[in-house]
Amino acid sequence: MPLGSRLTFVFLFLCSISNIDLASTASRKCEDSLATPLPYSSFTGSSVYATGYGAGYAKLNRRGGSGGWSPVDADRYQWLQVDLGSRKKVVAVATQGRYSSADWTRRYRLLYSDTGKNWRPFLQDGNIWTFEGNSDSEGVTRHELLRSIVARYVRFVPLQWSKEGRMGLRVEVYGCSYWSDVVSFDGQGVISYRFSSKTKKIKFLTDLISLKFRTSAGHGVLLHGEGQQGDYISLELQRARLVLSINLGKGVSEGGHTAVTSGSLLDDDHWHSVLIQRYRRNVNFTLDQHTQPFRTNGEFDHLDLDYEISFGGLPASNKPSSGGRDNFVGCMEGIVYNGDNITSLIRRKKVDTSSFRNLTFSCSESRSFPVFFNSSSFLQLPGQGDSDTLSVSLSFRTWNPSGLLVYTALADGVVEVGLADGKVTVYINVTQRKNTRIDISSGSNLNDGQWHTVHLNALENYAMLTIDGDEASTVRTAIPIQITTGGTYYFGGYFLRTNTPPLQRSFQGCMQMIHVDDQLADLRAVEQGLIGMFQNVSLDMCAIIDRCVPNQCEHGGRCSQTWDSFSCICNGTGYRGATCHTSVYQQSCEEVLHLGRAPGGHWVDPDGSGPLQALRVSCDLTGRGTGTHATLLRSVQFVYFTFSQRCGSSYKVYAVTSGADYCEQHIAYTCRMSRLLNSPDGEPYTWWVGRANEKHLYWGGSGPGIQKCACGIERNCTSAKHQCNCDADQRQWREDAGLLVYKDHLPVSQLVVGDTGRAGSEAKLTVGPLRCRGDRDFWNAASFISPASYLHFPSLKGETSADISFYFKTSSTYGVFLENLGTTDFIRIELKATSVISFSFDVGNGGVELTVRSPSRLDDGRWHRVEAERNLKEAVLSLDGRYRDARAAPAQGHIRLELFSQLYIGASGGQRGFLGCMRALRLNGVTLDLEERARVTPGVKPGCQGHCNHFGVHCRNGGVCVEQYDGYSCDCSHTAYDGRLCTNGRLSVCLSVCLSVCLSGTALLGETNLTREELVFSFSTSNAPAILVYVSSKTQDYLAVVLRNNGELQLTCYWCSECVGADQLLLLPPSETGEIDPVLIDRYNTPGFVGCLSRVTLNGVAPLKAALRPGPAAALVTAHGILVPSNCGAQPLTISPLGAAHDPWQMDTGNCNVPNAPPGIVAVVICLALGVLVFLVRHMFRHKGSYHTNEAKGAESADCADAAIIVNDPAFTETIEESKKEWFI
Ligand SMILES: [Ca+2]
Ligand SMILES: [Ca+2]
Ligand SMILES: [Ca+2]
Repeated sequence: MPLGSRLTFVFLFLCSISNIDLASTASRKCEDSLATPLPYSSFTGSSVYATGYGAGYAKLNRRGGSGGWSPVDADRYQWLQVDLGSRKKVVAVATQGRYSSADWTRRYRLLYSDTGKNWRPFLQDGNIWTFEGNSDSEGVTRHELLRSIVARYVRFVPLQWSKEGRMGLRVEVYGCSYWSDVVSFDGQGVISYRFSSKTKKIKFLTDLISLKFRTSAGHGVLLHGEGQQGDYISLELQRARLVLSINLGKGVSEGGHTAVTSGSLLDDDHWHSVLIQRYRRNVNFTLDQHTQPFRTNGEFDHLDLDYEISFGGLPASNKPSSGGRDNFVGCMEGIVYNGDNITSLIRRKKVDTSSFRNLTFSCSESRSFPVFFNSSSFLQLPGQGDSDTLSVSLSFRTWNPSGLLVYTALADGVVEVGLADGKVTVYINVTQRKNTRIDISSGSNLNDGQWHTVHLNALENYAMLTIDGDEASTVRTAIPIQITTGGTYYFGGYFLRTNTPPLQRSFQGCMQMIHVDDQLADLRAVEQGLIGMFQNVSLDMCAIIDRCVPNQCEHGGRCSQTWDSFSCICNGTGYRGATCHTSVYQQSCEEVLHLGRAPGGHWVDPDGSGPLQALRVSCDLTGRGTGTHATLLRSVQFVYFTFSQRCGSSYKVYAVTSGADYCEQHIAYTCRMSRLLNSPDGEPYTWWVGRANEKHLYWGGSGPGIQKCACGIERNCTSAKHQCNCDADQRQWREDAGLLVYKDHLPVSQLVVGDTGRAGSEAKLTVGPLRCRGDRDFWNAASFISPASYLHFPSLKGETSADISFYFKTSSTYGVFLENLGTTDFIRIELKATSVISFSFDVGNGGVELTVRSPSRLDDGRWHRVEAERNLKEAVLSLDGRYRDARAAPAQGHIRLELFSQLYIGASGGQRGFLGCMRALRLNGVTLDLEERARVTPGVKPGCQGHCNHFGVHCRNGGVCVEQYDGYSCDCSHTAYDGRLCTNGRLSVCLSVCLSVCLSGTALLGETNLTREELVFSFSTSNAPAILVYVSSKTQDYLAVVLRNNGELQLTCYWCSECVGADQLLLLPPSETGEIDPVLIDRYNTPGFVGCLSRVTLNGVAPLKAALRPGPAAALVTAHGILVPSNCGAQPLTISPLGAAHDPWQMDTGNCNVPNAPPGIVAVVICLALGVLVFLVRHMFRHKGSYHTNEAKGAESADCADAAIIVNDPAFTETIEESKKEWFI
């Protein structure tokens, strides 16, 4: 595109944005009083009670006439209508009773129309909205419309009125003027808008299209543009739904075609607005306030069109390829295409309208006159009586599979036309002489919301039924007896008692084009009371609502509907509940196993009710040790997750890993003349791509940012000059292998191998399973220790559906668990009484409270689980998965839970907060980090305490009870024992008979600060004198505990004034005594110690244990001579042990969890795949193939080729096959 035209384009584009802004939010506020300035004649009413009560007096705050409008009748067919003179934008309405009277309107509906016909009810929250009116004659009730409407006529329809008096109304309508160019399309004419003649072809990186349309046809092309490269954009009505098709370019392997459907029942002859915003491949498709974002297929960004775009159909030149697509019949207004106001250009004759025979700039009146039936309505029309011919036809639309369409009594029998299971059935019963019964039926699935016509003809000796005018649907049957018509026809319902009551009583839906005896019924005459009768019908209106569009069933649940409500079919979705909101699976293996399920294959849904689908994992379970206590057994279990399939989506794994405590993945590169990282200096030949699609240059055994292999870290590479074995580029097989442990980078999603293709070069790549352990979320807990304490989190987001779940334990009898407030809406869960949980909320229809009563007390200090869910269909509260309360949502009214305050956990708004412990608090599948928030909040502590109060006595021999979220463990590190309860003596630390054994713990002491020492040990011996413990320092200072000849203990300290770190802790003097103060040796003449020594700790360091227990700390201890474990120290300890915080084992859990994890830590291993994974060499397939389009695959597309798409691409597998030898050289 030349620079000049690009600038123009940008300019126009900006203009269009500002135009749209002007249209929607006028610079002046749109809240004029529209009704008050109108003349008396602009107001009309269904009837007038008496002179002075005329509709023209119904102006807000006026006292003219009798002070307002009152109708003569008191039924639901009364209305007050305001003609605004021209189409206006209406943003609010207000009502008031009749001045100084007992007449007012308590509740009403609002209808609107452009023409005074084909009324449209104001809808809100998916229903015909009922406005709250007045409760006295003077108060003004004003309602801002949730979304503004455009109409010339507005009708107020009272539903309830003053009990003391009558209906009475004074009204006001607020808004502003509205103007728009309207173009009428007759189905022949098409508008072709040519782009600038200089550039024949045009490239759009971005599109902004807006228009409004009105039609009674279910099919037709609204706009279409295409280019020679195969690009196109097309907006078309199909089955009264809007389909937007876009193709930005076509490659060899993949088509760029993308089609998105929106809306339903758009053939209602009401205005609908469309806005299409596209930037590159991202599109926002908005229809009537409902926005559907999507991304186009293919990899191209530009819409390459030829020289024109057409509106109302395909241009004549395209006809052959159009495949018989219908032109649009109806009206459009406000067409703006990338900044060009098309409707204005049409009016100014700046575009080609030659295909129009007669171009009109107004929208013709709707010709249909629909009748709207609810389940208690009927319409009665007269026909010819005493005739031998019966002919009746009508169009109907409904969602209900069954209903009565027509009922008429014959002179001797009945004829009934009804809908049964979506078919039209005709039932004729002639009672003359013997009962003769005839049944015929035709059609299927006619309750699909679309208009369908039925035509029944019965004459002489046959009956004929035709659906939708389709000959093929016609069913004929012989009638043995001539019929004689009765002359009265009931439509939509029949409620009188007869000898042969109708099979169906009533119909819910709309009818139009009702013909009796081949005459179109004059429904306007019916409305005026001139002919026929009706009850509970709405005339000139079809308020059919598609409750399945947009689909409120979550997670792909199928929606089905009747006239009043929708229901969801969740089969096969992995979710349950009235709207398929809740996952049927647990969120982790941890939860699965805590439910007592057997190890093996399980589904888990890592984000619960979140969008991610469940994945199949195999949960392996291996026990460690042989626990005897049931509670303890649980906490020593190891839990293994194994993905039994290759993980296609890294996002699922993200959800798993983010909740894990630790993750690792083994990665190995076995090479022969194939370099890996090419370190230390070169560009890396190989790298891997992590979870977030980012590139990593470190290898297993190393860490983020360190471009090394394990051997480089350990300094034992084949070649000292390189940081990886493979980088030495040798002819022998070498290997670089190790664990990747930075879990935010895992799993490895792709691997790129670069050093290939040289003669003699070979390599193998192995990526092991991703293993994770721990479930942080499941144990994330906080203790509320004050009734006034609370944690706060961002407001709960879940207007249409929300779920909350958590575990609690308490010894308190009541308190609020959580609360979130809106202006009037709120949601709250509380412990109401010792055994009652309550879930209360208000979405705008008044408070609702669900309660569940437990048969036992809930203040028992045990964990209890609460699950609460609220969706459009119902609210459910369940306790411990067993006790449940559910409440159906009201069919009409407010549906959105609008919350503004923060979410408070615990005390809120002066209420008494929950006391006790909460954990695994999840909102919509996302775990709240209670611990993190509790750390900085007074009155709330992270984690849960209290297990040791109950179970601490089980820790024997001086073992320290350590609180675990799910129980407790015994810390035996300062005892002579080991095992779950410190009762196992086999691993006791002791020296039995051990002359000349030296145990020094140089590195173990580390930076121990010796300003204060705490030395604990126990011993037993029969030999004296002896040096029991000797602590040396870097200087000459030392500390020694000596057993003297007389059995006394002597502490000898030689500390200099400046304190220095301890160097060594010598439990026994070495045979070569160089390091020990020779004076001391001399004085006591003690070469060593014979006896039992145990529980030695110096400032929290336990060298004996380090020496005897396997683990990393063992390496820091050197023992001279033989150290023999013994039970000798297994007597009860009387001094108080050290706290867990000083226990070096606690601090090192990261290293010693596997395989010998301290009890109480549950490990979870998540395996991404079994065995060896094969990864692709990215550059090989990215540049395969050629493309039909001349649109360059720009560099910008490279950064967004995300792993998931590549992995999901079926072509991907092939690519691997093809190029296998290139990397398995
Ligand atoms: Ca293109
Ligand atoms: Ca999910
Ligand atoms: Ca609400």
